Amino acid sequence: MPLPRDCRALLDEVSAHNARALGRAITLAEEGGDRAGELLCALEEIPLPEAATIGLTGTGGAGKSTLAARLIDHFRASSRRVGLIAVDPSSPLSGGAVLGDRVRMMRHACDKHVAIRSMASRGRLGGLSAATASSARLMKLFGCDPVIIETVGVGQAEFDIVRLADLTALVLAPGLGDDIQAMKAGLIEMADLLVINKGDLPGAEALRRDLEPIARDRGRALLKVSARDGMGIDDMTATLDALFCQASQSGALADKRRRASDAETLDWALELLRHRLEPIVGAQGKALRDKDPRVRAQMAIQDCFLSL
Ligand SMILES: Nc1nc2c(ncn2[C@@H]2O[C@H](COP(=O)(O)OP(=O)(O)OP(=O)(O)O)[C@@H](O)[C@H]2O)c(=O)[nH]1
Ligand SMILES: [Mg+2]
Repeated sequence: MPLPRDCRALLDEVSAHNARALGRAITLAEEGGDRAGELLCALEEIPLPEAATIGLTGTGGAGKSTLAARLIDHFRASSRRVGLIAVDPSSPLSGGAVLGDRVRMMRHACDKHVAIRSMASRGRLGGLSAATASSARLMKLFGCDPVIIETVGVGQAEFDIVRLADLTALVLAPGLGDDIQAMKAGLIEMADLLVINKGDLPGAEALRRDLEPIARDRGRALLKVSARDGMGIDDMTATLDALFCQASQSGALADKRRRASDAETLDWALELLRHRLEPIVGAQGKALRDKDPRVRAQMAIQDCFLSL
């Protein structure tokens, strides 16, 4: 594995569009710990090209991956490099393997200008969205614009990941009952754009009518598309462009990026603390082991700060 000096060489290869180097760099960042620290410090020295991140979230099976593939087609048609990070909410045991298999089957998997990566959202505790954010930055260095982040909107971890994105589209589809679920989960609040996918299915228009007043009340754009047929995709990319421009000009984008950076900082802080705390907790003697774990945790944190 690369030493600090080699981190810079690895990153130089990434910025020279070497896909294997990108893969290695992302793996390093995902592993966390000191090596990730060295790599990300080296990355800090390199000015990143300006690029957008687009989040796609929504219930399982709504068609997010199919839609992502359509968006990739759109951006590839104007020769843009595109990144796709698919975050799998599956358990660490499967390690995102199921989704990884599906990702490898995507028709863009052999396009060297498309960087595709899948990661489990619940690998270890902490640092999960941090790894996603770092991977997105590495993809930007590789020249990807945009970087698309797909995640199933099922829990807090998935919300956090999608909050890293500049713009988030909530993908809904008829027949999944997710219009109501989405409202309950507050997903609509966090989305910039509501996309009803599977517009080719009979229930799509009814879903659009149901959602229209809700979208209007909250000032959200609402679109009907069919990722299968390609219907409405141009409209979606034009809307994303317009929303991005608006957010840049109003300062909302800068605010959002600041908040995302704060959240990522906190994630890394927890990740770094975890690395330091593990040996301290492991070394606590018998007297401490009989205590309540919360008390043990407080003592471990005290010891950790004393040793800094
Ligand atoms: N009729 C129709 N089917 C679609 C459309 N888009 C996707 N599908 C189908 O819906 C199913 C799920 O599509 P995916 O793209 O895998 O959905 P997803 O949201 O990524 O699913 P997860 O990653 O499991 O959450 C597949 O069988 C797709 O072929 C569409 O526009 N119309
Ligand atoms: Mg998917």
